[in-house]
Amino acid sequence: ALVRPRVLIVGAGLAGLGAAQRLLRRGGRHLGGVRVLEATGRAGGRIRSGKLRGKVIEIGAHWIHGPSKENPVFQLASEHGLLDEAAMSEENQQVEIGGHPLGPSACFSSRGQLLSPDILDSMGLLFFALLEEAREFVHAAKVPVPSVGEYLKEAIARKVREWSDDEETKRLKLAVLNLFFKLECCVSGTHSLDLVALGPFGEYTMLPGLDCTFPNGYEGLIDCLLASLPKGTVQFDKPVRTVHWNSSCLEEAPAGRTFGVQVECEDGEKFFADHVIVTMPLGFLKEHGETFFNPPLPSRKVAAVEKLGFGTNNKIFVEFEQPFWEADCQMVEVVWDGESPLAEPPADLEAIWYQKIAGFVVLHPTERYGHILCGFIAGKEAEFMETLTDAEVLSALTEVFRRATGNPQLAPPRNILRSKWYNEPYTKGSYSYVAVDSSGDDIDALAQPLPKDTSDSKPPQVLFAGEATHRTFYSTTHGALLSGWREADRLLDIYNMSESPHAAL
Ligand code: 6YU
Repeated sequence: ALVRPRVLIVGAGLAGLGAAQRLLRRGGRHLGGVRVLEATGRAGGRIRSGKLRGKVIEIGAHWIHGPSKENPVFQLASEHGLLDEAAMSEENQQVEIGGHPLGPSACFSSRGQLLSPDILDSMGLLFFALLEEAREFVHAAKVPVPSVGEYLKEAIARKVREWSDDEETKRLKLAVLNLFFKLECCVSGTHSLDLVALGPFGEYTMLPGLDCTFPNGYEGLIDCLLASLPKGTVQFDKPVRTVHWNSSCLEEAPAGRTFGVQVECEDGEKFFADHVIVTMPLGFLKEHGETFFNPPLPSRKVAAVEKLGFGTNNKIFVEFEQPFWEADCQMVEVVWDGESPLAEPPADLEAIWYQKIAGFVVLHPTERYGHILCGFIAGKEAEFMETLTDAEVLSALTEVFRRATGNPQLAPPRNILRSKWYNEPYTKGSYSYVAVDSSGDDIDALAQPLPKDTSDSKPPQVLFAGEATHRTFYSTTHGALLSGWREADRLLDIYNMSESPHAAL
């Protein structure tokens, strides 16, 4: 008799929910059940909206990167009416800014002066031109240096020799360039650009469209997905401990047949399935990958898990009673006197962790948010920040803002809210990057289903989705969603199931 395949999904982030919805819509009644097991008490994973004094803020994903036709997160958000008009406009969808919007910003020096926009603009142009160059090694047979950081630093060292400025100006220019290095660490979710591989850097693909936000929170997207699933599809507070695969487990009831996969939860409960789609973040796999699978992952996959990068990017929201920036200001930045990308990084990062903050995005519009800044900080300093109390972070930031504005009386922020992604036990960081000594082939190896050898027409039992498994859109929400759809389609194709190919998803 024809058996209806049963599918389990581990993780209710965008990848897991996307896979579940696709399977249920297109496989429907031909499937013997789709169930999502989520470790925490909520869905969304790294899409997480919170509230600061009643205002919706994003603790995880912030923007839709490249909101245009090809971006499925943009499509879904548009269909559900989650975006404002400006974001949906044709004009907005056509903007190509290469991922780096630069609005008017207030850039202070740590000596308490507002820097001229000229020096920021010229150093910004230089930095982003070099970064573009760094993307061009994708098809090169050889790379001059292993990392993006080393490439940029060598190019900058050559430039500096051509500069005819006085020493003071050179020093300032380098300090400004260092700010762009910190910003790029946040974008790549890494401690240092020296850890980001140069060769594959250009494989990450940017879609057109001016990055936009969700006026009522990114999590609205998750709510829509959840609402479309039959009640009870997602089981919360069900951390999975082990995935047993390549086995033959007999479930006495209700199916009374054998299954190739058995998923064991922390609480001891066991679930049987024909297929499991795992979507745990790479940070979780790095920590638990060795014991999570039984039999263990093949060596090629273990190598991919080890080699690919997964770093921390955290946010610090601070709310002020009164702004110290202009109404149209998009970013508040502090350039630290004496810093340089060409100098050794500070040895005592714990003492000056706050200097790693790349900048503060001003939340707009003011009528909605009041006066909230969102600071971004990446790497070991971001991880150290998690060990501090709110009061300690607030006092460090107050000191920073007082120095920058040269106003020792500046009132401290009246509220603070931070992300702590490194200490989230089911995430262990923010998102993936292609680290030195790894490449897009490692991403593909990570995405490869198991067992690999399907020559004996054994269908795959363990399928891998999640942000880190998308070769060109890793580190994004659209990468996560597409990876979930990819694995759902893999199963639907195997069984030749496509009930309603023209359904919305
Ligand atoms: C984007 C953005 N953005 C900021 C910050 C973060 C991320 N991203 P999930 O983790 O969501 O789901 C897994 C689930 O599994 C989860 O619920 C777990 O609880 C569960 N789980 C784990 N273990 C389990 C177990 N054992 N049992 C059961 N369940 C278990 N993306 O598009 N725009 O602005 C940002 C940002 C602070 C932390 C982001 C952004 C990344 C996305 O949030 C992320 O990719 C997806 O949400 C992941 O979904 P998922 O389903 O895969 O996992 C050249 C080059 C450079 C490359 N980078 C350039 C792009 C820059 C990326 N931008 C990021 C910027 C910000 C600010």
